[in-house]
Amino acid sequence: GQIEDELRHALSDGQGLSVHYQPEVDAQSGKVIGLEALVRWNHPVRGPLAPGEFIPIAEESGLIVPLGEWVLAQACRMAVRLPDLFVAVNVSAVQLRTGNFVERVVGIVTAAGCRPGLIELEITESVLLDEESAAAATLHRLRDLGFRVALDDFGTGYSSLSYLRQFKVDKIKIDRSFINNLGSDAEAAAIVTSVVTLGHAMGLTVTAEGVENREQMDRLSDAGCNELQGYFFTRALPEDAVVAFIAKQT
Ligand code: G
Ligand code: G
Ligand code: MN
Ligand code: NA
Repeated sequence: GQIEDELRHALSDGQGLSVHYQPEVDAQSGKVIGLEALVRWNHPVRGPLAPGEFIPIAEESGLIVPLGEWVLAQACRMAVRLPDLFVAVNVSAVQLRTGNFVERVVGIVTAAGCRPGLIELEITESVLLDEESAAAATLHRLRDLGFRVALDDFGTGYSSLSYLRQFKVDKIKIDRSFINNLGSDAEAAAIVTSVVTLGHAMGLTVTAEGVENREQMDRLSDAGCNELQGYFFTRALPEDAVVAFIAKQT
């Protein structure tokens, strides 16, 4: 398709692609402790495209592999620039399924002079649905090499709880649909509290996504959530803007 050709072209010269970074904040201190890398594509004709408009095409065409590697390389540069922060990247099922994923990731991180411990790999539960054991083995190898692994959009897939037993991860990121309804919906609050309790009992860091106001922030830190992320703090920002945002905070 046309978008696919244009994306291939963008990847070959880097034109129009960029990575924005959304801070993740420590719930107790309020300090930025990490960043999530989110790819952006300013299409030559259509203008800025949301990832939802091109990530699925990249996945179907296999272009998610070079795209994901490009994002990871950018994220590593950022991790070297801000060595006190971790940088999280989203990993799609297609990438995890490529035979040499671990070697490619290690190669990129090493070339950038970045410690694996600074990089967090975000996986959604749906990634783990198919080829469960192969995906698990890949993730476990990466964790053994020092990378952190986070389970993204937690609670939206099915059988979240059995995944937590099967896949050793460092962090769960509670999906923002649960955070949205925190103020109005007693059940959403009960779910958040239970996920925090469960996560902590398993020794995991618990992050809340989609924090949009102070009330949500207060409820989440009262519930014992470790890390918060969302528009209340800031949207994802271009590299220099996020560096300025962090500098301003401290
Ligand atoms: O920030 P936002 O609208 O940009 O992201 C929308 C979706 O796109 C999210 O589900 C996010 O995980 C996904 N996404 C953003 N950047 C990347 C990326 O580099 N790789 C993959 N696989 N998904 C990404
Ligand atoms: O699936 P993933 O968690 O990687 O998606 C990240 C997506 O969430 C991005 O599209 C990002 O722009 C979006 N996002 C980040 N913070 C907020 C928020 O506070 N509210 C909403 N509605 N979306 C958010
Ligand atoms: Mn994510
Ligand atoms: Na998410």
